[in-house]
Amino acid sequence: MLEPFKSAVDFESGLLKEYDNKVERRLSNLEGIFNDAPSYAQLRAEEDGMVYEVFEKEVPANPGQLAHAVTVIYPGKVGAEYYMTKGHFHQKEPTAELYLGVKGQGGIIMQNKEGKTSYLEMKPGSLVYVAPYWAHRTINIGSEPFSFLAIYPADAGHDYGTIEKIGFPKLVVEQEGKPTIISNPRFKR
Ligand code: M6P
Ligand code: ZN
Repeated sequence: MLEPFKSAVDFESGLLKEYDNKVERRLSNLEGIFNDAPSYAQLRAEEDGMVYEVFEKEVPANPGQLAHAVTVIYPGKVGAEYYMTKGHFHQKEPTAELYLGVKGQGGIIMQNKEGKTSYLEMKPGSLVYVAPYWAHRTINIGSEPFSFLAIYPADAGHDYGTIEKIGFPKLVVEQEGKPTIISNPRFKR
């Protein structure tokens, strides 16, 4: 059985202090995720840059446990599309998730399997309730790193395969210097 423990989110740096694991996602880990394939190939050939990192506390993946992690998405774009996470449904679909904006400017795009989409912007202090059954992807729409805290049932699991297959119905791209939501021409219902 786990004993109570604590860590700390540093609101100055946007980082999780005393994390246990770090997951790195570079451009090469995000093949097929961005819409503009030629821009992706060119950028990746120049340098396999870091797109985001997830700093996790270690918690057993058992019912009743709460996984928690701080994700930092670096500023950048592939073509016009902002740097973003892979995005996922939960394997255990009736599980929700809470996101708290810590530093920087972001957005979260969500979809459910009935074809509904939701886009919400996040800044420090924003609290987003990702409802059960909704896939979620976060995006850095600013010019500094965007970091947020996520808390979710530790046994929820990540279903990446569905997103790899169908994508999200909307893309967040920069148009005239501003984040703009457009339809994803590659979305497969
Ligand atoms: C948040 C949580 C994690 C997730 C991470 C990165 O911290 O939702 O579960 O792993 O974001 O997102 P993804 O797994 O979609 O790359
Ligand atoms: Zn999740």
